[in-house]
Amino acid sequence: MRAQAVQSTQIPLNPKNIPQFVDELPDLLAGDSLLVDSGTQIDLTMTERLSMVLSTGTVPNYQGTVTWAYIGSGQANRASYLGPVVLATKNSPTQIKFINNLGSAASTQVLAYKYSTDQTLHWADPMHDGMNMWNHMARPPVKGEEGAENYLDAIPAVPHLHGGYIPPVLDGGPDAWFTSDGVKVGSGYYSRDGLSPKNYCIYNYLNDQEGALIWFHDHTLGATRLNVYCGLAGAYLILDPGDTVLPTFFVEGQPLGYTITPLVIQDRMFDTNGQLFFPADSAGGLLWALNPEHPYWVPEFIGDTICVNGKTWPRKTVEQRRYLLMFINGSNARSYELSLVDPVSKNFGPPLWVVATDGGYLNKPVRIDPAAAVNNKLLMMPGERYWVIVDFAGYAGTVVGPNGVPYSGKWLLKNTAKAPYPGGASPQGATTGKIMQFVVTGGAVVDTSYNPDPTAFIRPVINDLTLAPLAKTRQLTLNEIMGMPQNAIDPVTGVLTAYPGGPLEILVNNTKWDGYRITGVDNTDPMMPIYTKSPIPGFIDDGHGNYLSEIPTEGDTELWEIVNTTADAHPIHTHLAQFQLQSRQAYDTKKYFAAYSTAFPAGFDFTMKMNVGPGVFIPAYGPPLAYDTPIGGKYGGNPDVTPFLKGPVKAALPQEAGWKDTVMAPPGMVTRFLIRWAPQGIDPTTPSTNCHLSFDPSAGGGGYVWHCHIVDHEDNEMMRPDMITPNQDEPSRQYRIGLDY
Ligand SMILES: [Cu+2]
Repeated sequence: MRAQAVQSTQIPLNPKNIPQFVDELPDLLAGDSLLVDSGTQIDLTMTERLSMVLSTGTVPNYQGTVTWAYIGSGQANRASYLGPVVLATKNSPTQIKFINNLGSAASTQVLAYKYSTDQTLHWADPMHDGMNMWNHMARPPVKGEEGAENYLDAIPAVPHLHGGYIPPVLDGGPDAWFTSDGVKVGSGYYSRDGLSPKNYCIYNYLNDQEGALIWFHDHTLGATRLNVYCGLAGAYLILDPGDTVLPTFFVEGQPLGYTITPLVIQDRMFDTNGQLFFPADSAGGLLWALNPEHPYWVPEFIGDTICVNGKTWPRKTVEQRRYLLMFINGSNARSYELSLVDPVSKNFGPPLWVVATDGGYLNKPVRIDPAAAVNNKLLMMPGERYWVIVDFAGYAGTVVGPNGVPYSGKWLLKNTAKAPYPGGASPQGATTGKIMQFVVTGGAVVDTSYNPDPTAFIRPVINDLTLAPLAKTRQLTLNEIMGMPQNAIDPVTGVLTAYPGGPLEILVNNTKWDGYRITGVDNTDPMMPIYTKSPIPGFIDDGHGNYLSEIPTEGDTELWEIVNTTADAHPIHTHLAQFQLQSRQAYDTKKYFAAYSTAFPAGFDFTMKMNVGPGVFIPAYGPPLAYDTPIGGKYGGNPDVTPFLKGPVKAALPQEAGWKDTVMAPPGMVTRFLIRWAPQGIDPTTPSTNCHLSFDPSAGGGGYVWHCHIVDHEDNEMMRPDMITPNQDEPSRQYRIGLDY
């Protein structure tokens, strides 16, 4: 097994050395970035390539940043690592062949990957067929051992279409990866042309869902944070022929991107040579790792530099007209609170009119006015999308603003979100407090685009899932597992190091990805103590080595109550189905956690390596009680949070009141959403047994996942596989595995 024990020698670049608003925003809908589905297969090759990410003038003799990208035919010289944007049509399948040409970790020049893979995480582990020995080791690795070193073989990757209603074999889940040499694949690997290992997969997406901007990005088990960070993300726009808003933004004789602008916001770090930098172990002379157990993993990647569409702090020149901005938060962990301001004249900018979110249009436009007292900024956690109409008419320079001072005509898209959200550090005013700039030019123009009217429906009214028969309520916790401060030998450097302690892993429902709990330590070989583990009783074997607790039935509507016991907000994301946020409500965290802890029987605490309890919280034990015995009418195995609720039931923000697949679960709150495992378009009063997907949601024997979309969290256990029990035979489906996809 080849691995490397070399620490990255990269020196972080001071973000203040990056000029701002000097380069124009890359247009992701430009001819070399847009791929319109014409009915023939689209080939996208994952490629290592130079991308001009940094602003002109940042580093001398800059030839580009080595990144990864999904590159389509004719896109070799594409400006951005991000992309392409695939333009699909509702109900017309789009077949994509994703080819992994990323090469080997030994030879990659993407240093952020090369020096940051962490083999102590539960990850793809291609060269050991997923054995993950270093994830089972009951001690930190020491220098010279494989667990202390970076992976050095063929790079695994897998594309996931985030927000898509897709069969499980096309979901591109964490176990569906395939390596660049075509030799190794994960247990969930699928390609339309056969299951034998290859360096590509062919996915035929069905597109039978509402028109929406969904997106595709890498989802490799335990390496998603790196693959996405290094560039593997693109957008996927499903056009509904009945759409009455978007087509009004086509300007006669102009390209699609003239007034329609995807905006993918990502924070990054760079080194002094302009290459991507990822904080791992003590790279750059700073200690990033909080614990020696996972030397290359940080709980949240919080970058010091903002990129939009793959360019640092760009500007976009706009006319005095309306623009349809399609926001994607493509960051690892950073949230954004967005508003437009003029830092020169100190005036607020135009309002943000939200017309659509993750899974389709809102019923009516929602005005987010920076001058309003409430809901005056657009909050986006990682994975969330919003379509925003901004009208720049009347916002040119020299126009006198409400405060009597003339506008500069240069509007800053400002960020005020703390990181981690909501209780972390404020953004730096000079750097991470700024996203990009809009420069208004020219005089008045004739604008025939849709003009937001908050009183008028912009779509057939959204099917209200509160009208659907409720099949099941689940109450599920979010848990952070903490490591203690300690002095220990740094596995990478071999130097005695004072570790501050901090999250060892983050969990949903106190359950690791595989549904096992740790029962003790096998010290047969005292040098190699191995955790012993057993499946959590009552969980169901999925046939891929995992034990499941969420096995909903197709057509059913379920209420999920997410009880966040951690200090930070987490964007909770479900695969397969869009959901509807119902409410959020605070609870007494101290009292609930006491009751929750009391419910645990005696067991093994792997963080202390000793038996504890009963009556104390056991990390990664699973829920304290039996998952499938309802408590207060709720499944999940947790004491009912109802007696501990306090404060008002807070409705979803108006811009969240649509189809969502990713939603913020704030700390100290219960977040409730209704999810129906059925197409969006079926009348909500339809009996669940008559609600069918167009495909068998169990076809091929696999399932889906639900997880936190802070990708650093999902890479370290904050994700669970799930499976959907079909309610109809496969032969009666519109789309059938092996025939249609
Ligand atoms: Cu999280």
